[in-house]
Amino acid sequence: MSTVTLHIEGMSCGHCLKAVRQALQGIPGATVDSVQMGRATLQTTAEGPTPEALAERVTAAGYSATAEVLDARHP
Ligand SMILES: [Cu+2]
Repeated sequence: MSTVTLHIEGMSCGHCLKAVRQALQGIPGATVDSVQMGRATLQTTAEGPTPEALAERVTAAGYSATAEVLDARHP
């Protein structure tokens, strides 16, 4: 498991929180820990999406996101 933090720009209200959460939910191998203003944290498995792919999901939802892997464990 890795903890991926997304730094997100462009969020301003509760709707943004909901939109970002929806963009990150239902991705195989990724579990949403939290979505806050300007930041989302997820747990990913080895088979799960790359941090970049997660950032792209948020970008596709209309925000600007960069990914940071906090606790990567590579086999
Ligand atoms: Cu908003």
